[in-house]
Amino acid sequence: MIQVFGHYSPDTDSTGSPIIWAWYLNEVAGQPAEAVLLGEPNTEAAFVLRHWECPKPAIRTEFADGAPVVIVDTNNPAELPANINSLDIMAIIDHHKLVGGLETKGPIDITIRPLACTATIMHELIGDAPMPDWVKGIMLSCILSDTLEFRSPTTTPKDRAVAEALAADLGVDMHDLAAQMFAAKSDVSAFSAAELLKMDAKKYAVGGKTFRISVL
Ligand SMILES: [Mn+2]
Repeated sequence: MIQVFGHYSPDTDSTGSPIIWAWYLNEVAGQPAEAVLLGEPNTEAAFVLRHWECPKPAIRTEFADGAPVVIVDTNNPAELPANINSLDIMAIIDHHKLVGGLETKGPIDITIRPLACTATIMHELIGDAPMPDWVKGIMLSCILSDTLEFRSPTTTPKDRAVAEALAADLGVDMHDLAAQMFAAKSDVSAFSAAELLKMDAKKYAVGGKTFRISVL
């Protein structure tokens, strides 16, 4: 069983892309695979799973040496399990700069493209294989998240075109979906009052992005 995962502190792309790729490996490539998360998904990613009625993948942080894995949405060993180079890395699919430090047992498939989102790359890799609506929905959510609804300067015409095609296909209002996702992201109700007070006027990192939260 191939385990597919993204980075620690999973945001929407690092939650959704392992799910998309595990679906692809299982249903199209015929390779048994399981999406796993290296931690609790952030509040936006949790919303996306509920919205598309997708079960939350198992959370796992320990992996046996030699376990076959596919890494998505990062190529940075600092964002991955400590024994990552003892695992059998079979493929990497990512849209971040090449950091270096990963070592593989043999020649592998590496796809790093200068797009705004891992899910956009997966859309290209999957090609014409028919995807169920929930996979399309998760893909769309990943793109809206990583592009900040196309406001991020990392957004490419390809990301936008894929998102627009998926939204049209699903009959989804992208702006409405993005608004619900971003509302979920800023939902601090998961934190206790004491935790919020500690965060007061401090930088707080969520899903790799840094926020400044102040509590009145
Ligand atoms: Mn990403």
